[in-house]
Amino acid sequence: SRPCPECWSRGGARAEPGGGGRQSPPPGPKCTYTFIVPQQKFTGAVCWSSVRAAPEPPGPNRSETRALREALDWQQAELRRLRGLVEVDGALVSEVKALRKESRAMHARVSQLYTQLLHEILQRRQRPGLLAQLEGRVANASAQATQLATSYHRLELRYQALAALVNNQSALIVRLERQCQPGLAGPLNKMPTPFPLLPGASPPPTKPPYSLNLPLLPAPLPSPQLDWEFLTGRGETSPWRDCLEARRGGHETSGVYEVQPADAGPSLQVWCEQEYEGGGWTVIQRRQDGSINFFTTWHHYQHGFGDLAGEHWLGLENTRRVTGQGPGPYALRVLLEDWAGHQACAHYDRFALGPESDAYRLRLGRYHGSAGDSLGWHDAHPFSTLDRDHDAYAGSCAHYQKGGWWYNACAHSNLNGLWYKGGHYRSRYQDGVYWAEFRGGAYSLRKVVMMVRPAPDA
Ligand SMILES: [Ca+2]
Repeated sequence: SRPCPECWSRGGARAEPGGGGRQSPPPGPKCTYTFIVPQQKFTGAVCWSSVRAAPEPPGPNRSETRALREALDWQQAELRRLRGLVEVDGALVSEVKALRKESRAMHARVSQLYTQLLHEILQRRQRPGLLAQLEGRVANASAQATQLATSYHRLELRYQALAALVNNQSALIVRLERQCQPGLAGPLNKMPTPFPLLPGASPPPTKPPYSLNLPLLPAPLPSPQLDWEFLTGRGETSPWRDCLEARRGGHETSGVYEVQPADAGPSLQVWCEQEYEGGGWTVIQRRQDGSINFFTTWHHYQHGFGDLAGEHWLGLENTRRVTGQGPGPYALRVLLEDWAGHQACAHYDRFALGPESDAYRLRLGRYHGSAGDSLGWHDAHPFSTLDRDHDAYAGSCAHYQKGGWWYNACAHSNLNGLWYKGGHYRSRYQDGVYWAEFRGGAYSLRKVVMMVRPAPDA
């Protein structure tokens, strides 16, 4: 017998290295029986052993495998789901982060805008204050400019007055020098002629010929202009009722005279023009150098103001007394001269004033002359001043025309207006010294005289 190759392989025997299996069988179980089988069916030996081989461990069955596979699938699905969730969470987190970042940026922007707004509000609150400050400054500057203009005007007037005073004094010196020369003594060398206030009465105390009792407003500025040929007189005093009576009494020099109108009132001093057209004229108004302010009140227009030898207004009451004393009417002569030396005159054959209660209403006769009739429109109108409005205009003519006059609504003549240098003047209103029919309302005349004399048939 020989060893069975099946047993060896089935029994776990191993072949030795380098040795043939059949030649050197390893020790192991020995066959008990030997069977001879026909050749045709088996080519090798058949070996049978009573020792059973250890059973193979049982493998997993199908159901378990399925269950396991299902569990695995479920776990994988769960894993995927979790991964998805994690991914979603990650996106959310980054989104939240982005939102937070955006929120911070928004917050910063809002803070910035808030600060800006606050700044603007503060600026706006300050702006009205600045505007008011500027307005205040402008108003102050305007007021200062007005003040300066007023001061300048005053200074100019003062300068003119002083210049006139210097001229006056020069003339006075010349006259005094003449008086000192023997043989040239004129009427001024004599003492003023004593005169009775009433016929037959004793002579009053003598007065210097140029002493004036008129209320002078503003400050008296004596400025006689001796260059106007018909106003070159010297002072006299007289007991006459007016200048014409003095002239007829032989007093042929122009100057200040004391006259006594035929009423019971006191005597008054007037400037008598004794050389122009036969003399005998009582001057009631004169403008020639702007030295006197004619934009004044009723009181001054009523009682007179200025300098008899220069610019003055005799006064409504005095004029009324002179022209109303009878026996006949008085005539008015207005002399005008422009800045080129052209002269013109206006004559009214009757001139009278109403009583104070009627605001010295104007009564004029017929006009003739070379200047044109610029007073006829004012006939029958009461007198108005800056503080007494009796004119026919809704507003105050005296206020606009800067004088006192028998304003209608308002004026064709304004001889008591502002005295402008040079003729044509620029002003908001027609407030110069003008006679519209002579040089128009926008031309301020250089010289003006208003004077009265008994009408020829008196
Ligand atoms: Ca009025």
